Amino acid sequence: MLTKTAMSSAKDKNIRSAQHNDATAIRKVHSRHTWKLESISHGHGPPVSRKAVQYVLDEVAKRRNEKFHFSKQEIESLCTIFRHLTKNADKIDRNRFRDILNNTFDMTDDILMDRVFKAFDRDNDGQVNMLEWVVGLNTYLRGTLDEKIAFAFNCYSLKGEKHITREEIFQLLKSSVLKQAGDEDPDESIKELVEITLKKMDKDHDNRLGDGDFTASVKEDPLLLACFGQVFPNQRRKNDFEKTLAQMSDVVFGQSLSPQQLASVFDY
Ligand SMILES: [Ca+2]
Ligand SMILES: [Ca+2]
Repeated sequence: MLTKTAMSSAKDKNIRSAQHNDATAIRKVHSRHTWKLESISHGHGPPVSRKAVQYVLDEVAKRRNEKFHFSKQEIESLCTIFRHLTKNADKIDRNRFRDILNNTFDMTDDILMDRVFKAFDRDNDGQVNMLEWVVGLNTYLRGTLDEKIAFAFNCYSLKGEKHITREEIFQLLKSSVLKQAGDEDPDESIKELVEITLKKMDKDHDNRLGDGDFTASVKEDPLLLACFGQVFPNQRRKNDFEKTLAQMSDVVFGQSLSPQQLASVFDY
């Protein structure tokens, strides 16, 4: 089935789970990168400037057209994570962002990682700043179905236009199918897949997918949200990230983790 083919590009990786029950700490974390949170204690935070965080909180509060799914504390924690990831710089560049998508969220497709970067980089300056990080993760991690549909459509429309063209469908499917098939010349079968896709999803029969086609199709079959490859974190990585976020709030009661503690989670 089309969706399976595309989705399985984010293939299973057998990851070990480790569980620690420590009186002073808490942790249950899993990952090929061996995330370690067991040593969390009350620490002095890394230097996330109060002013920078307040700016993000103020901007979020101003955006009344967007629904925010993070609490104030969680936004502060996301800012702390951002500062850690950028080593106290103000912005994340494209390459660093791709590393994060790959290592933290298990994304692998170069084309789609670039599109996700572009979706985060709202002011289109080639960098993701702290506000863009929080606003982007709001949909990427916790978006409603409608928000995720809009995000995915924007990523799949490779030129950022209002339609996903036949050529773009071909390119996207080729990129995700190649990874698993290893066929010598899969173009013919991909062309067939393009036709199947259009037949299924092109509701208004204009030979391309508009957002109306895409939305209606995903609402019929939610798996189609990932029909052209992974544009959201896989479930396990999402859970890991959410756990870290919860722990940052629960354990330190509003204070940030120490740089060493964050390094044990996010450095690879
Ligand atoms: Ca930007
Ligand atoms: Ca159409």
